[in-house]
Amino acid sequence: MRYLTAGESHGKQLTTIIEGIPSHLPLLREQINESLIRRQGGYGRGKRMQIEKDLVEITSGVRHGYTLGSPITLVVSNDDFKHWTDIMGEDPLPEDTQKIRRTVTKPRPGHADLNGGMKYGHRDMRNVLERSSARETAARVGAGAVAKVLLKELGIEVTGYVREIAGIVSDVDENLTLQQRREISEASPVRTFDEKAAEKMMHAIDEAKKEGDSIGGVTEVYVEGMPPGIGSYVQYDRKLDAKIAGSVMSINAYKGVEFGIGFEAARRNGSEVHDEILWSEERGYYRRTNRLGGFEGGMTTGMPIVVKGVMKPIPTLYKPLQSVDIETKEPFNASIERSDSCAVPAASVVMEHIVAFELAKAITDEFPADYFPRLKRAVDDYRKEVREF
Ligand code: EPS
Repeated sequence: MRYLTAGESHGKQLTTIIEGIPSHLPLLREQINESLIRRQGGYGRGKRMQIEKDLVEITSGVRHGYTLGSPITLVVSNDDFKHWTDIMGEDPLPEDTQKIRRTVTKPRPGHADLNGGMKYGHRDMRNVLERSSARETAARVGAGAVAKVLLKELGIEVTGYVREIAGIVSDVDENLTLQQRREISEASPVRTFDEKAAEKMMHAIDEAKKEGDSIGGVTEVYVEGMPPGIGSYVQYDRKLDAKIAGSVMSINAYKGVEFGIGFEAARRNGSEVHDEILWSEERGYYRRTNRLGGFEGGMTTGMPIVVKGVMKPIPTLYKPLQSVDIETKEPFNASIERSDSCAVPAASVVMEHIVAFELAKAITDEFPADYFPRLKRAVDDYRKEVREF
């Protein structure tokens, strides 16, 4: 499985082409829309999300509610494009239209503007920001939504929520099931568990907005139902935790990834880190604890996967930071027209879908995956085999 996305933030549309989804998987447009709508929400979003209503059109690869095994194309229109038809149109503009172009010569610290401009020779850095914008995550959520449908049919569930915003930590009872995590976070405006922490987070978002600043946080994805032994220890590039980490790091504004207790493992003795192995007739092999977050040796253990990602504050700020105009080389204080003050709740939905795609990809790499019923039989047989190991 693989996918590509295309589209500029204020261009006509976002497009996702997904390759490698087995045939005969039941798939409905509404299942993808549900994910897209979840991504648009969360306390701290700016004005752009009031303009957009992300709904998908499936233009290939699905017929009469089932996948064909051929590439699936998803299209999400940018409703804001109607305000940007000249600025973002594909046709050449007359010479004296500098105003219409809304040329960007002032790079924002923390964004891709300056490095991307230097790399691609874009002296109008709009050509960079249009593509580096986190608008693109809508296209990635589309791919992840299809992956989630495949996983669900195989008894694997994935959910994402917020653990921390601006240093305010929301504790989670480790015994909560995936379903409980999903229901509680879905009902929270900041997609988290602890109501007191949620109040404080919303206050911090209000304060950041007032001050023209932005704030970041930590998102967590929790997975139940992955069979053990997915991924591999035999070669570096087959380790599934490494693939997930790389993928999470590719989400806009992400700066770090942890599995289970993560960096805390550096501070504990081995006896306080590793998860003891138990066996029962009812469960087969399982672990007393899950400090390693569902991975050993680059492979799943069969315990829930618990992975955290760190999102830095969004670099588009109302509060000016110093930068340099690339035309005049004069210093200036960067300021902008609109931004999200906090996109951490939305990012937790993005991360859920990014992780789901990697898991579905790992499953389809591991088992025969052209025809969904055959894939399902293979996964069921494997589950039985490892249980009796
Ligand atoms: C973004 C800037 C804002 C966000 C956008 C990401 O958009 P605009 O430049 O149109 O005000 O709303 O996020 C989305 C559009 C989205 O769908 O998540 C940026 O610069 O990265």
